[in-house]
Amino acid sequence: MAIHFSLSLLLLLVLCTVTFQSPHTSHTNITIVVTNSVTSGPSRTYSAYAVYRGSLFGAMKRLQQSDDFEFTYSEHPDYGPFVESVNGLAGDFSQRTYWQLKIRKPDGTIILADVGVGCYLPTFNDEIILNFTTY
Ligand code: B12
Ligand SMILES: *[C@@H]1O[C@H](CO)[C@@H](O)[C@H](O)[C@H]1NC(C)=O
Ligand SMILES: *[C@@H]1O[C@H](CO)[C@@H](O)[C@H](O)[C@H]1NC(C)=O
Repeated sequence: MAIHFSLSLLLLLVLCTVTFQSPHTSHTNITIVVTNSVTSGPSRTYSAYAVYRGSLFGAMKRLQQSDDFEFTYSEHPDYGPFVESVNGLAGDFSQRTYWQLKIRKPDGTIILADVGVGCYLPTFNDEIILNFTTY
């Protein structure tokens, strides 16, 4: 009886782990590419990850801790973080430069993000393009 009970418990535990836990503990791997279309300086590519349904902002914060990637942002009350600078290079409204956010999906299509880094939730193998450009 006791053995039967613990076996059932073990089975339940395994099932719970497989069905509920694994999607939440897996990482959404992405790459982050930093490019400059104004001075056409060299590009940098980083490997990073978002957590399950986590934001790009979180992935960038984590990358900043672990790699030589660096960014600053200002907070907009409604739209969240606005990326001001990446790797020491800052956008400047007087020169009409900014860091543009694009996403290359695994099938190769490139999307201009319609939300900022705080709202964008990466999906697996997204290539995040931070493109220094003019408007
Ligand atoms: C002009 C504008 C810009 C300009 C702002 C500079 C300037 N000199 O004005 C530029 C070209 C830099 C810009 C960039 C982006 N923008 Co814009 N922008 C606008 C727009 C058309 C008007 C904003 C405005 O002047 N409002 C009037 C003033 C009085 O209000 P304000 O609150 O002070 O305005 C400031 C903020 O809107 C801020 N801002 C502008 N865009 C964004 C985006 C984010 C994520 C944040 C946090 C702040 C922010 O800049 C304004 C001036 O300081 C709005 C759409 C709209 N009609 O509101 C989109 C809008 C705000 N932008 C948007 C987006 C998505 C972006 C980008 C992420 C686009 C991209 N893929 O790169 C980038 C930001 C990337 C980054 N570095 O973080 C979205 C935000 C939606 C959301 N929930 O996140 C909007 C609503 C347009 C849309 N797609 O629907 N943008
Ligand atoms: C995600 O990246 C990590 C570290 O680079 C790697 O060990 C893991 O296998 C990757 N996951 C998938 C599903 O590709
Ligand atoms: C960066 O932005 C400029 C202007 O929008 C564009 O011509 C260029 O192709 C962009 N670069 C990338 C890598 O998307």
